[in-house]
Amino acid sequence: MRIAVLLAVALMAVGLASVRAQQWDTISYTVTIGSLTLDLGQEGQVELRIVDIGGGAGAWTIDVTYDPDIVSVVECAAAGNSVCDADRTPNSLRVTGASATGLVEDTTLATITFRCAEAGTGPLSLSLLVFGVGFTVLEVDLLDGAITCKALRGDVNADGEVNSIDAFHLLQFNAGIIELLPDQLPVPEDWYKPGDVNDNGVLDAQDALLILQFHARLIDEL
Ligand SMILES: [Ca+2]
Ligand SMILES: [Ca+2]
Repeated sequence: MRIAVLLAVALMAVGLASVRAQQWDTISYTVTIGSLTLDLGQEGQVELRIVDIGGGAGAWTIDVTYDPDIVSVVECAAAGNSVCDADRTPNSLRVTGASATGLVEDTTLATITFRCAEAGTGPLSLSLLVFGVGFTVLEVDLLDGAITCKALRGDVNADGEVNSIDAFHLLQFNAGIIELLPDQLPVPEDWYKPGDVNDNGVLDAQDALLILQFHARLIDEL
């Protein structure tokens, strides 16, 4: 009888140990989001991933903050036991999810499609809003990303197209017909990088001519 009781106690202990093994004292993981370089008007995808998991990730809520002046969200496709609210605020989306057994392998939580709206670089900043379950200690690294939207060469008004309107702006500017004040967009400084298509450091009629030739497909590139 004593042996049986001891065996039963031993089996209970084993059983408790196996249960406790699913309730990690410390859970660690890294949340990452990709980076992109796109042309104005172009779309691209980044993945929100959870990687390097120690223990098991049971619940997560992650906000991705972006610069709406530079990019817009086209789609947020959730995966990995997650859902995505892409319209949460004008400058952030939320990916939230849970797993009964806990994620233990690198997992993509969402694939997010952005479109470049303005030239510049905007961060993709991550923040985590679920800090653990019960007494579990959570150790999380967040690796932010960024999206760089390149100004198209020749696109001085930054509308994503290179056409005669850009040449028109350059000609007016070069002739002194238009006066651009600092609070007007685009200011001349912003024009140099896309507008100086012959890379001679000045904006003039030569640049406008090249833009017109490009728009008319007389030349293949600027
Ligand atoms: Ca343009
Ligand atoms: Ca030039």
